[in-house]
Amino acid sequence: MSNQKDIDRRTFLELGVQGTIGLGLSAIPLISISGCAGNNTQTVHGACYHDCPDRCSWKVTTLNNEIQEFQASSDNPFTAGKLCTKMVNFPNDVTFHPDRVLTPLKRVGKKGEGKFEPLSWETALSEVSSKLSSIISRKGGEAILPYSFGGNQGLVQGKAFPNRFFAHIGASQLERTICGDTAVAGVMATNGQTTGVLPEDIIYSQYIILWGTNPVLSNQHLWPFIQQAKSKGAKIVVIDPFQSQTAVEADWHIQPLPGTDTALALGMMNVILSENLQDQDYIDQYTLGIQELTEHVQKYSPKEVAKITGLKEQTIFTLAREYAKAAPTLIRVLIGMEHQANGGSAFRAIAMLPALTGAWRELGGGLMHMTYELFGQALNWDKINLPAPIAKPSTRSINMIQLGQALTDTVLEPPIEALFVFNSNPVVTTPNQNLIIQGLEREDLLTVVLEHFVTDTARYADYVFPATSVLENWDILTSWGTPYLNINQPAIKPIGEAKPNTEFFRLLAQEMGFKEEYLYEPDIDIVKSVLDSEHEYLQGITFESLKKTGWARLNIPAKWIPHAEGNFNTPSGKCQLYNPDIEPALPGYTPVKYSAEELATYPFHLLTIKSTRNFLNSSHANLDYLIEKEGNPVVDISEQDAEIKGIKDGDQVKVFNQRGEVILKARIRKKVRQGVVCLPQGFWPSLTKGGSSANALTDDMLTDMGGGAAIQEARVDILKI
Ligand SMILES: Nc1nc2c(c(=O)[nH]1)N[C@H]1C(S)=C(S)[C@@H](COP(=O)(O)OP(=O)(O)OC[C@H]3O[C@@H](n4cnc5c(=O)[nH]c(N)nc54)[C@H](O)[C@@H]3O)O[C@H]1N2
Ligand SMILES: Nc1nc2c(c(=O)[nH]1)N[C@H]1C(S)=C(S)[C@@H](COP(=O)(O)OP(=O)(O)OC[C@H]3O[C@@H](n4cnc5c(=O)[nH]c(N)nc54)[C@H](O)[C@@H]3O)O[C@H]1N2
Ligand code: SF4
Ligand SMILES: [Mo]
Repeated sequence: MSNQKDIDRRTFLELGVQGTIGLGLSAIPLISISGCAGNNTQTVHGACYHDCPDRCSWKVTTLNNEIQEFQASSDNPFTAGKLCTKMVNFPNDVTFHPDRVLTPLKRVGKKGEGKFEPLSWETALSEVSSKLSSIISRKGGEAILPYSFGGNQGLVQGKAFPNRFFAHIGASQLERTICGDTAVAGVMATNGQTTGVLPEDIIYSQYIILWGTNPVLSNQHLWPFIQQAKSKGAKIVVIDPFQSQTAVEADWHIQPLPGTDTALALGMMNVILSENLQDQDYIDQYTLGIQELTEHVQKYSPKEVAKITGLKEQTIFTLAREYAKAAPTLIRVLIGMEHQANGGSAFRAIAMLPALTGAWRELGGGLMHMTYELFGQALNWDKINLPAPIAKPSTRSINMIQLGQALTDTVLEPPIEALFVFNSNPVVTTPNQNLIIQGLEREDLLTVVLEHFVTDTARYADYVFPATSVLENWDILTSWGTPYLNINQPAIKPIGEAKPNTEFFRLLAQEMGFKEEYLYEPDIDIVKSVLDSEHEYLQGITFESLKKTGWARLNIPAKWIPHAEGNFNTPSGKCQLYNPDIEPALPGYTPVKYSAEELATYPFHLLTIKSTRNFLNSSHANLDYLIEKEGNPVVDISEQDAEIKGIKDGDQVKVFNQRGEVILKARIRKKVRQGVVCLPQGFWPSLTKGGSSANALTDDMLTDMGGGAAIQEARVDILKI
């Protein structure tokens, strides 16, 4: 996928609670920091660990290991003094929450029942270690599967250690592709890099297309910059089959059928090229394959594209003309659309548009995607990826999206006998929920989960280990949505018996008798060694300076116009309208084929969207007050479809297919397309009526590029119950 050196997006990416402190912030009288420089008062800097493009910075003031203040940094221009509703009460919501796991736990009930009893770290580690040793000697390391994702995006807690430990034991490798990889593969195929326009430069744009992204909710700190552009006259266009919170705010909401964006982008190119609206000089100098592309887009006339996308022909004409004539124009893409089967091609095609119109020439013009590559260049990745050489390339790898298949596969050799889950909650977040549960129910599977809470995945664990929260451990955090680097200093000592993920793996390595030094490196040393780089972007940024300021903007030029004169990171150095190294060399729209019978059985295209303001994926979706704020999950359906199905607004319905069913209330909405139904992603099945949530219905099919998840390509029926 990426030609970066070994960097994926992430590198950059009823239980016995013993010793629960249950101490809430509200229980602590807040004191003012100034004038209270008692010996034990200290303020440290930290940053949000969530899988969120904003990567907010904060300050924590403590007195005698108790938190006095938890505040967003007002000096970080992107955070701008505000944390979102998900994080603003973090100390109470997670660190001091009474349900938090604070000791190791061992299962005493049936798998899934959620019954555990506390046990000591010594006993728990010794039991897990001897089971692992037995699996390794009988079946080899590949019978062990780590399962982790962006639950903690810190380089130390999320990446460095677990990777070392699992590489050391020769565990199966996990393809961590559920978010970003398809989008990145598509953009890379065209531009050779994903870093385009930087977020704060959106203010210079005059025409902004938010294509399959929902910043009002998912990228909240970008939204004020978009509003600033709007106040300076920019037109805001949203392209999204769903009426997202952002679509409501837009000047123009274009609603194509799900998964048809490749056709829409090619249709725009058809109009631009046939009406001579392109920047021919830019094309001649900095692109490859205009002739092939011009021929290719003949198939995508507005008339044809209107049929595919369900849009009016005039919409395609107007969008293409407005886009080509305005300046500077910016297309903001993030992740949304990648979860369609055709997602990679969509990103590939969309990434071509700014080259056709020469939008790249101006500040605020071009494509805005991710920023993680800047950190890929700046930091010392050899230290994080250590010891890369011991992970044998021949070691089996399993795609995380097909976890259910992997756990239930009866011919897989060796079968997966142990699963380690950390920084992820696959029962809620991974497609084909019921197959995953079936796998987790296997009596012969050892499941170990490191967590803050007994999540719906942890309920199936044999052992749960208490992980520290971000306020209790060291880390260093890059960003995929900003150019700001953050340090995270522990503000308080670990609560109860919680330990950082890293410490768990150090202790397990010790228990298993491993001697290699790289398995024991202290967290703070990892933070320092990542910063040990001569790269110009890191000049003046040191461990000491970061400790003082908390965050730093990488030393990238203030006026960042990466492709004003080409400079694409492709083999040709040009924007690849035609890419001879990829099959097919030109992106095309290929619908998923269903038989007439399948379409009749499951007539609706299901979207399961991260539309919850108060949850971050499945995180925080166990907090009563946030569940209440969010309201009960509903399925959105169009007036016409509701009438056909005899469904009235507020009726209880079941949404179902061959994989599962979800019970919720129907909400009839004008702005839902006929043939499409939408329900929110994030709710936990155990806290949902009927015991199932969105991913009970989704398919574990892979996308066209990057091994991603075609989560949004699911078909269902809906019935009033
Ligand atoms: N509040 C909140 N914020 C979050 C998250 C959260 O769970 N809650 N999750 C975080 C994470 S992990 C990520 S990756 C980012 C994602 O942030 P975004 O990239 O904004 O992605 P999504 O929310 O997945 O999807 C954005 C929009 O894409 C639309 N979409 C779906 N299919 C299609 C299609 O075929 N075509 C088009 N044009 N649009 C389509 C959806 O309807 C949705 O409104 O947000 C992060 N921020
Ligand atoms: N249907 C559907 N499914 C989706 C999506 C969708 O749009 N629709 N979006 C997908 C996307 S974009 C993403 S990114 C994935 C996200 O999927 P996940 O990465 O599984 O996201 P979370 O649900 O937030 O789970 C993170 C877990 O990590 C835990 N955690 C946090 N910090 C730590 C730590 O320091 N140590 C340990 N051990 N645990 C910690 C949290 O408590 C939480 O339970 O979901 C995907 N799934
Ligand atoms: S979840 Fe995102 S918006 Fe909220 S505090 Fe964290 S980084 Fe900021
Ligand atoms: Mo994501």
